[in-house]
Amino acid sequence: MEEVKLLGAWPSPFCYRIIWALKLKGIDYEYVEEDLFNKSDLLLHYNPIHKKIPVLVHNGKPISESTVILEYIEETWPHNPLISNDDPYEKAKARFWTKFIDEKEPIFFAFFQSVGEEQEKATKEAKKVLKVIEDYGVGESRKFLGGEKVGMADLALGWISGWLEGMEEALGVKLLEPQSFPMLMAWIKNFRDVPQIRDNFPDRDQLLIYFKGLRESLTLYIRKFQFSFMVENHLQSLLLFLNIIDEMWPQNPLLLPDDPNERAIARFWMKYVDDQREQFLRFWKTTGEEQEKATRDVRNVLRVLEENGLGDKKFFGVTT
Ligand SMILES: N[C@@H](CCC(=O)N[C@@H](CS)C(=O)NCC(=O)O)C(=O)O
Repeated sequence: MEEVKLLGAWPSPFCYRIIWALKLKGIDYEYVEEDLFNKSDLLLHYNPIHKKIPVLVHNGKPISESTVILEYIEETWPHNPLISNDDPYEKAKARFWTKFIDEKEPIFFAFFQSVGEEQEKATKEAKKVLKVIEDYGVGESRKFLGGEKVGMADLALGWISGWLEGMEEALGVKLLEPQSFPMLMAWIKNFRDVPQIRDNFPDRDQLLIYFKGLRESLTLYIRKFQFSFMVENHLQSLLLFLNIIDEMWPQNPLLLPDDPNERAIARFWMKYVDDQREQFLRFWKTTGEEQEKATRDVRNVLRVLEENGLGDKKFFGVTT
């Protein structure tokens, strides 16, 4: 009997990505609600690096990072595919959009967290991102990002179908104007009509209360902190290319191991290194106090790589 456990927290859109994927595949699982202000030993044990939900535990093995978990689910239970066919190019496109959406989320957090000029800037940036998805992602001929069926990239984007509205209402600022984003509006309707999505969606009023409360507590700190964010002009990344190379030329898989759990671990570390680029750039670009801080952050990253990533192993891509 398989054991599938999901550590989550109800308002988390990252967590819903996993819930939807499991529901679409019809996988039974046990859901464990985490209190993120008082994290359980289980969460700290299973995700010692980020200490974040969601974490999927499959037969005792933990997998973290929602996009890595989605790939794991797809490989472990290939029926009702989330990446719709065997065409490496279609797969690459699905991964491209999943990554694009994932990378742009900080912009929407900045939108939610900032005030005044910062917020105006964040609103513009967030609209630009939505416009890219409107123009290039959800075309007229496609019901979903992945084609006719809801797929991995759609699950990644799912948060705009409810959470974004909660943020907008809590702030009193609208991003998704129907006249400017007709395709995205149609996409939201299509997405919400999928039974597994519709039946597993947080309550609208609860979300609104949650975002209003969050905004109130944030405003206490808002003036103290500067929230900065960066929009990357180039859309390609090393991780995406590595995945494509492995998909196109599967012989002698140089990058990803065969075992789904080991693949998830390898993808986790690839993503971790990719995500930390910013820290190294700061270390390189800054001076004085800022550089001291960047130095500490970089040391922490190196320590995580040393202790959690390598340990006694020779390379990151192997288990022993
Ligand atoms: N990149 C992560 C993000 C997960 C994430 O940010 N989770 C939040 C909840 S929405 C969390 O656990 N926060 C706890 C914390 O930051 O301490 C993913 O895709 O899984």
